[in-house]
Amino acid sequence: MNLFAVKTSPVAASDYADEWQNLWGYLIGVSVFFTVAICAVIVFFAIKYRRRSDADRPEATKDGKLLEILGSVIPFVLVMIMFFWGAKLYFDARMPPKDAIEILVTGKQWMWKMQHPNGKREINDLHVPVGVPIRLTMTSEDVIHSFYLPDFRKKMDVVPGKYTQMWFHPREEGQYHLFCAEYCGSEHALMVGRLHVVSPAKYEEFLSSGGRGAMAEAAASDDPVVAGKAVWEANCVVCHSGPGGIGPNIHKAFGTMRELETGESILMDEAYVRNSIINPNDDIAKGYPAAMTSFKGQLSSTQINQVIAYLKSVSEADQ
Ligand code: HEC
Ligand SMILES: [Cu+2]
Repeated sequence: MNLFAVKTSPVAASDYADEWQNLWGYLIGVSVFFTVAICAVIVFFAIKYRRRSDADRPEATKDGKLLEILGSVIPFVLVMIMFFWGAKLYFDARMPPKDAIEILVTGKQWMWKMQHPNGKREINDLHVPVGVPIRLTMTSEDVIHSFYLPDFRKKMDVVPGKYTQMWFHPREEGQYHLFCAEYCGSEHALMVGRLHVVSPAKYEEFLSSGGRGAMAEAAASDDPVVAGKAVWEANCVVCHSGPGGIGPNIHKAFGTMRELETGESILMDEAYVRNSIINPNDDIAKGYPAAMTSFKGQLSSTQINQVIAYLKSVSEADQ
């Protein structure tokens, strides 16, 4: 429940937004209470202890143990509530649930490009089903942008050469604002879009609807798995082709733990494959030379997403 909804705040479109709003109300409440109380006490003391004659001498002060204890304990408790409540919301915001639908978002001066799990794309509009957690994996083709859904109290930087994540859990159908919240050039203010939260049936319908019509001949390669196979064969297979290759055989390794030179092991997930493609020397596979060069600037973020979709699909098919 949202206790502190005020007319000026955007609607709260998720349980997270409600709790965020309550925390905000608590912060404002504590601030207002102490501002008023301290100002009142200043005025009261200024009058009560004003100088009345030259001969005025203050009385010796007495210990006020109870006052000192309360003056420490009460603020401590109040700020600890801020800390734990804030930390809880922060962790919640940073940890998308495993079953979330992943949508890829690319920011570009001055538009938002979205791609759904089946390859369907849209620009500046984002359709999502109601009641299901949505995870956005985001990158930029040029400068830093910021994906901002005020009604969900969620905002995350979208950075070139890096992937950031954000998630939200829509609970009501409707249309919501989408803004770029990082000044990104002359048309920054026009970099706006709309989030459409629709019923699961409508979402399915949307996914399978046209929009590919004009690109009919490209339809085959619009499937990220098919396109990803081509990217894999053109760029990766030479070194990752199996026993005797320069690099480890990772063709069917998606979702498994990989051993590193440092002795650590790491899960081969989307983030790991992305980082291996862009910064191959960050994590060196055990027993292999650091012979992979970066594909930064050579493969677009779309192609990287495609090759990941492909690796994922061949590993899943194998299980
Ligand atoms: C010039 C040969 C070469 C090419 C081309 C190449 N790689 Fe690599 N790759 C390597 C080598 C060598 C390693 C092991 C050293 C390391 O981890 O950097 C490696 C490691 C990796 C790893 C980490 C594997 C593990 O077990 O931890 C991934 C993931 C990866 N490459 C993906 C790719 C993808 C995807 C492509 C195509 C876009 C590609 N590589 C192209 C040589 C190559
Ligand atoms: Cu922007």
